[in-house]
Amino acid sequence: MNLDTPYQVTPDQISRFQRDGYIKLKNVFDAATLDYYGREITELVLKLNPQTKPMHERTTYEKAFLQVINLWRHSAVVKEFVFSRRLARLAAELMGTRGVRLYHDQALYKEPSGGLTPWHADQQYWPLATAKCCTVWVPLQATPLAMGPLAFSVGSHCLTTGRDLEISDESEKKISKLLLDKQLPQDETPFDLGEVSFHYGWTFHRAGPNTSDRPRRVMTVIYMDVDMRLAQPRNKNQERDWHNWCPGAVVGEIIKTPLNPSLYER
Ligand SMILES: O=C(O)CCC(=O)C(=O)O
Repeated sequence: MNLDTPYQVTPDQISRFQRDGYIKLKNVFDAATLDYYGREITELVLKLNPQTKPMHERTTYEKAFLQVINLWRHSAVVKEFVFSRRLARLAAELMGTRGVRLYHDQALYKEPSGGLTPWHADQQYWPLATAKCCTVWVPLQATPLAMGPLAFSVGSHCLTTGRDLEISDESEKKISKLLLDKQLPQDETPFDLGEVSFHYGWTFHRAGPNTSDRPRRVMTVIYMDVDMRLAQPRNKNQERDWHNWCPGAVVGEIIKTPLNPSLYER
């Protein structure tokens, strides 16, 4: 298992991440590591998943994936994965921060017959004062197009329209039109086993439906600048996130609650 040694990124990869708003990196984990942690993550998703409705009764958001947050608090094994210094260091190097803290982790399992993940930007949900936050998306199996790999609108973190839309049929419709109008390229490509992506909180992204007969198992970790301050919430999602994922943090101050430990500092 190799969760903590550095993964070397080049200056060119760092500039591409900052220019394009995302990057895909191959061979970040080997098959044995993904298998070991993937088993524990899957067990927890099955145990903690709150979704009980059949697919046809769910909203578009609910059809997209089973979502379980902060698994690290339920398992010492998953905590090792979420606290991976290899991933946290990558997040800090790509964003150019002196370190990163945990915002929260989440498993996103797209079931067979699960629907598309509508276009959206994550920071709509996060009460964070700057754009120095990102997600690492770690598929626990090779992810061909048929399973709904994460897809990105290249350079879309620089757009300021569409940011107020939460994940919904409306965000899918309005943001796809916006991206078409802006003629930004899109990157929708399979993920090899061991490949991961990082994307900024303001990068527009989506995923296709899972038309395969296997679940698309994905673990994610959301990082923020180690010096990130809490912003005054701008909508009800941010208000809810504040109380759920940074309880006790104070508007205008650095978010350093017990749920937001520093995971890497240079
Ligand atoms: O896994 C998906 O389908 C969507 C993931 C996503 O939106 C994210 O990790 O920010």
